[in-house]
Amino acid sequence: MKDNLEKQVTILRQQIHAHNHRYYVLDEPTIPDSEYDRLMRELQSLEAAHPELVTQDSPTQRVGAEPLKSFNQVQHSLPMLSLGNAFSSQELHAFDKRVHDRLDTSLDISYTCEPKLDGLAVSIRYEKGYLVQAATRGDGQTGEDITHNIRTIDMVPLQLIGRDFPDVLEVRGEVFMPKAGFTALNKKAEQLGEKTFANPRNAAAGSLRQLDPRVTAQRPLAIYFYGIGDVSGEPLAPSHHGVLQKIQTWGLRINPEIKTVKGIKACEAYYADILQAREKLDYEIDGVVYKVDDLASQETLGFVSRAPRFAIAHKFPAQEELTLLESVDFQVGRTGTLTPVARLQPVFVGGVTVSNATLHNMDEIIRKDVLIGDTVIVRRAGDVIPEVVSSILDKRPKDAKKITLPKACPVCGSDVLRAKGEAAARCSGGLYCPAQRKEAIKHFAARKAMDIDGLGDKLIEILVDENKIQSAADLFSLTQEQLENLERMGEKSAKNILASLEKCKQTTLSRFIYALGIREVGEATALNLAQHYGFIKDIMAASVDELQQVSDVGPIVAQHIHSFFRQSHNLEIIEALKKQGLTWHEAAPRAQGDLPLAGKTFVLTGTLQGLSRQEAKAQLQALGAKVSGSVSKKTDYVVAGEAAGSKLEKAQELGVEVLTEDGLQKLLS
Ligand code: 9MJ
Repeated sequence: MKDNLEKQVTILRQQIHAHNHRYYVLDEPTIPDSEYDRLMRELQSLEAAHPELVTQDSPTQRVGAEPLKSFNQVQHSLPMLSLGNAFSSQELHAFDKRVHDRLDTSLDISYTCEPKLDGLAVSIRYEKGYLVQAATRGDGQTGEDITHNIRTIDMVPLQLIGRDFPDVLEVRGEVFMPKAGFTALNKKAEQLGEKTFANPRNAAAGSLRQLDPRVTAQRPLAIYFYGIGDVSGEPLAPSHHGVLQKIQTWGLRINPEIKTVKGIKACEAYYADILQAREKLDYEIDGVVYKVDDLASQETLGFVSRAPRFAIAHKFPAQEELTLLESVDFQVGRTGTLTPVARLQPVFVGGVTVSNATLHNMDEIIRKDVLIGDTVIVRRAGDVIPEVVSSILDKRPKDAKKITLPKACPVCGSDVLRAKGEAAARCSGGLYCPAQRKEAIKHFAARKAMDIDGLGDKLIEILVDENKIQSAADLFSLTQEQLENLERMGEKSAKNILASLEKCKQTTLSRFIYALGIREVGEATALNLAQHYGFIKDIMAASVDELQQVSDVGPIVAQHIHSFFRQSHNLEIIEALKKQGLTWHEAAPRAQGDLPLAGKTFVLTGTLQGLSRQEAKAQLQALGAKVSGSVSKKTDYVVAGEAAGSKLEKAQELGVEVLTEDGLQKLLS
């Protein structure tokens, strides 16, 4: 009886370990989550009924053991290294030269390139395949024992897979918190009124430095392994990438972006690729790491103090910097929203010099506790607008000043109102306010709206400031002479703008609705409205209730649409635009299901020659198709233009039908 139970528990554990491996390492789960949960519950209830059968390596033990009183120290059997940094191409080439000199070779060096995760380095020791100890890096010689916490991370195998692993295997890697998990964790903390973490790195560090592993178990932590420490027996492989491949077969997850290349130029290309992909990765990185791939060469190169001579971290420009908040201005947006903009002492961050950053709204200013005169953290990630993250309270001067919301619009002097429950304060001036007018016209002319080539934001500001236009409709009365007389505008540019204005007059109903700039009506909603009604007069006449019949239109958006068409100045502009010759095709809507491409999902990739991707998207949608940004099993067609990349590869992998541009044109016609 007892033997039978023991067998049952062992089999369950093996099954769960195997499923963990398929899920976390191979990325190929073979059972749904619900089935995994069922196996886990079965094991839990058997262990609860027979506590004597519980073992340390049981997958049920990840939920966290009893809290510790303090952390024990762990002596690393081989020191945990740090990395030297290169902040420029020059420094990188100097590194490569040193490697060549020391190895006495003029041949290209093979480097293994890895994203540099911004987390916490840990060393995990397996004996006879079982996880026995985990430690932080500490000072490289001595770290802290965090075995209890590391055990809670699902991605860390408690038991290695296979048979050919050495008796002692120490692996090193970086524990991190994926961006999505970090956002969710902070959101939860905010709802509970608890302290939030400044960034995923701090969240990961805070989670690992818990004495109570039950807290760690609740945190979405992950790990990638990138090296080894103490290993018994024969070397695992002759190269660094060989070692990584090997440990992966035992269930230790390595970063899928890792690549081995020849020569330092190829390393720089890798750097550029990863920098480009950075925003799309689900974890934060602060650079890439290059390691001489050949282990014999690594040995020859050796170390300087605690950093290896065979590896270097090529850092990305910092995304966060400190600077001084000198003043705050309020910018007025298209719908009148007042956005507080921080005027900063210029600072180099995320690869550019930043002197303005958004403070979002008054609630955020209070939450972040920011005063004028404060030293603040500025963040610029990718192409996102720079923002003030927080202030450094220790550095607050005595005369720091509170930021106050103006009572009158800084542009037109109208009252500033703040609706109950809304974070945004708004100028009540509507199109009387030049700032709102400018933004409305910019929106009207933008690529996704009327797509008026050559008519940039700056030019629109000048035209409004010089009183040449009051509304979007006035754009169509501009003359060659008026345009030519503007500063820095030649005869040819003026001609081009007039030609684009003429060209955009023939448009579509959905573009026109989007271009009107109704609050909360984006491209997709505009398209839904156009398809649902077919005629603008019907949209204009619809009640709030009727508007809610349109897909994706809820009560708030319906209210915005309804009130937009009840304001006389908006009606006047629509009339004026029609008078200027703006036209679009109108027809009674077809039932969605009748549209020829209803139910089909397309993904567009690469460059199309005959039409822009925007146009292709609009035409496909008009025929009832859905256009998605990523390829999956549910995709029906991938349209591949020139220089199509990973989406095309994915389509081929999944056996999704691929259309050329000609094929698309045939389909559309
Ligand atoms: C990180 N942080 O991703 C190393 N690292 O190698 C990678 N760190 C490292 N390698 C030797 N990918 C010391 C540190």
